[in-house]
Amino acid sequence: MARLFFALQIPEAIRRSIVNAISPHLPRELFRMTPEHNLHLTLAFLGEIPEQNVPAADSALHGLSIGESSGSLELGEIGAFPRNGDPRVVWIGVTSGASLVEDLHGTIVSVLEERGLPFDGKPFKPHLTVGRCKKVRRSRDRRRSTPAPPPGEQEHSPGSAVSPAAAVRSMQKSLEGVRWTVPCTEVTLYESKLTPGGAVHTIRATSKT
Ligand code: 2AM
Repeated sequence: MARLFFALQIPEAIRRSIVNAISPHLPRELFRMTPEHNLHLTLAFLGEIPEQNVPAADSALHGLSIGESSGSLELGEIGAFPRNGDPRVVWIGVTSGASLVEDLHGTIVSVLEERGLPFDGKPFKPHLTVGRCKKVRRSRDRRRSTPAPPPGEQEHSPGSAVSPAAAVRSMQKSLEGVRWTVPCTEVTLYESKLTPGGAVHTIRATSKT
């Protein structure tokens, strides 16, 4: 099986700039930062597919005709999933050019459907994941004596002075108005390997739009 997804690559200099901007604001006791080499903007997630279908995914990439969706995007504005409640994923949004990636997503989905390749059909929300909230284990004693916190103010690591929700709000404020321009001129097919140290994404092939 191979775990595959289509994404926009983020140029190295932009990835470095994003990491430099985000890093001071993402408390490590609360969040795992996305490693710099893994930063990308997902266009369609195929998930685990049998090896015999991998050539069809490669050929879907090369069958894309997406010249109209070429241009550049502006990334910015910190957000979190879920939008209300305890944040699990922290991301940078698309502040300009979202229609380009939405069109690209639509084109890729059509090609995948034509070729009978399954993909994650959840509504597409363009974003670039920069961090994930660490799971916090409550001790049994605390669980018994402490009432559940309100949504968005979940319990946090004992070593942290802030909750994940408060950390996200603070990041939103600190990085307000910060923008990154990225080219939207090619689509990349990534393979993702899940390792004990986290996911490692490698480039399988890239297609010019
Ligand atoms: P995320 O970073 O926002 O979680 C590889 O896992 C990439 O595919 C990630 O960018 C991930 O998005 C994205 N993706 C989209 N749908 C997914 C799914 N159902 N399971 C895992 N990853 C998914």
